[in-house]
Amino acid sequence: MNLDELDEGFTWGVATAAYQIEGSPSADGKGPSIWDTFTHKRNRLGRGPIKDGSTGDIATDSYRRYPDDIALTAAMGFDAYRFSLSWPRICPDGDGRINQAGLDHYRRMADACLVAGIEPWVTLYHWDLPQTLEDAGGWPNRDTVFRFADYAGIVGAALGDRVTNWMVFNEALSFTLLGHMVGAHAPGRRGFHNFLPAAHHVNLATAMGARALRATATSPVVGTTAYLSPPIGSGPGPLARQAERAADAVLNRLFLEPNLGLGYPWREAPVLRAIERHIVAEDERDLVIDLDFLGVQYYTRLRAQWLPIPGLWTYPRFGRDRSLELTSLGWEVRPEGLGMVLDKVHSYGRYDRFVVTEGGASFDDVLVDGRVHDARRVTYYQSHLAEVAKAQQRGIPVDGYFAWSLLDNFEWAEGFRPRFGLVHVDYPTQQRTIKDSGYWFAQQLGGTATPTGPD
Ligand code: IFM
Repeated sequence: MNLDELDEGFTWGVATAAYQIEGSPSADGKGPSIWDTFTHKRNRLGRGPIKDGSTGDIATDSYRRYPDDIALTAAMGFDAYRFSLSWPRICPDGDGRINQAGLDHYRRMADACLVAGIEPWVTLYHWDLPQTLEDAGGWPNRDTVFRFADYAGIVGAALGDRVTNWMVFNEALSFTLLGHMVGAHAPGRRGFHNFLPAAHHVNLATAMGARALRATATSPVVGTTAYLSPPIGSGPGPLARQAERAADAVLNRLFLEPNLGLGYPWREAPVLRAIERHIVAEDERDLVIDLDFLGVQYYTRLRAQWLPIPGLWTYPRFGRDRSLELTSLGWEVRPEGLGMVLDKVHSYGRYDRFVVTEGGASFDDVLVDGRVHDARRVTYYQSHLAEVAKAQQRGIPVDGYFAWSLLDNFEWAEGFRPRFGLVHVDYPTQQRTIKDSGYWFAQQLGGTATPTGPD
């Protein structure tokens, strides 16, 4: 697959997130986020919630090394860099008190991108809620929606003269489900009584954050991103189909349809009906937002496991079909799923454009003599980009792809073991080395990076 098979004007980017790369958790007036708190938790046996016991205190030190990261992005030939803002760097207490040093940092980053010929694509929220807001009830507390809209207005006003492309949330599903239902991510809450109000408030904050950006930034193009996965039921029977529909409602529809004015998909997943008690009269109007694009994030297809629990019916989990290629996280490589999710979101007939704002794979990369031969990652990108090209041929307006990730980084509850980067990071020295996948992009996109070590 050659990248010139995709339509002209396609955006080629790499993506990162603040907590996964920045480090410097209290530099220049930053307040603590829920991930700072969560990663430092220890139980009586001294164990914490992260598999390798790590934290993001240093990560890839990108708060200080962002010029290197931008230079690598340019050398690989990309024309866009998607990064997220740390809310507690800008509003240390989550309220209207602004930390100018935090804002200045992101202004410098955006400017450095523009000087390098790279378009900054900015995500407002990639999971690092200010701890003070969590202490006041977090996303299950309705007030957080209004704090978020204030924050969106602050960054729109401060960065909106140099940033055009915005994403309100990164994967609302992931941080509400893993952080508020399952407890595996920050803030470590569990249960429907946390998950359902958090989900509704994040949907409301999507619309209100987008409106705040439009009211303050110069000429913003505003989208949000969604983790999407066409679920596979186990077996041919009607129960498997019911489990699939329930999984589809929770995984894919819950964070799209309320913003499209279609309400919550509780008929297929009756447990969602309990969201009603968190909806106030004006929400039906306030939830609806016409976004400029939808960011599609696709990694793998999930299995919908039938559960004989009334109102729930399904439990999504990662498949482990050994006849398929598995990543180092055990995720099945299933490129066809990307075409399926693009078909699905296009079928709403409501979005003007789609951008694949994340896609990628973790493998057990090894650095030998200055080279990382990650041929499997090249194949992964080729197969997924071929699906994007086919989607374009079917008339789906998908006009960008962001590789996850620019760099190896902190993979949340999994710690540092999974490596998703196009650039290898040696964590003790912070030495960055472009992998073969990065050189492949450079060759395709006309970047200047060329391998120096042995082939
Ligand atoms: O690392 C994450 C990212 O933060 C959100 N999307 C999925 C990636 C891989 O798990």
